Amino acid sequence: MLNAVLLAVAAAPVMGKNFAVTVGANNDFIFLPNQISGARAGDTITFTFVSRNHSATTTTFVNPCPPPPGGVGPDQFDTGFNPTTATDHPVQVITLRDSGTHFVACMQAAGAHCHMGMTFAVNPTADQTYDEFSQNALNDPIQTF
Ligand SMILES: *[C@@H]1O[C@H](CO)[C@@H](O)[C@H](O)[C@H]1NC(C)=O
Ligand SMILES: [Cu+2]
Repeated sequence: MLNAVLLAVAAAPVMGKNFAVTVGANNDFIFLPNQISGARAGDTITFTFVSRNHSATTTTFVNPCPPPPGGVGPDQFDTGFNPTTATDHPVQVITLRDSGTHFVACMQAAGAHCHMGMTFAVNPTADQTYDEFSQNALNDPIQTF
């Protein structure tokens, strides 16, 4: 009986964890939550876009605004733009290909949303915290790519 249970567990497909992130809650220029930790390769992030027309795009820690189309690596990702209506809230699921740190921002309006603090971090570290990344975005209105 115990062996049968162990076999069933071993045969189950490896399922990643999902992290749900709301983009543009309350019509604000925010990701909610603005950071996640413990995300690993194979995990997913489900971005639900609920206002305006935003993206979730990987960028750099130092000069975040705006992220380039396609994002920057390693293992970059980019949801593309997601226009919404009152009733249409697009959902984009990203599967992480590594267990590393990613800094993410919205690329809309040539970095204006990013500059207003529309930023998100995957696995920020003690050296590269979300708060410091956020401050870099607030300080960085200029296209630097
Ligand atoms: C969403 O934003 C992109 C980039 O600014 C723009 O090209 C696109 O037309 C917008 N979509 C809508 C429906 O406004
Ligand atoms: Cu935006």
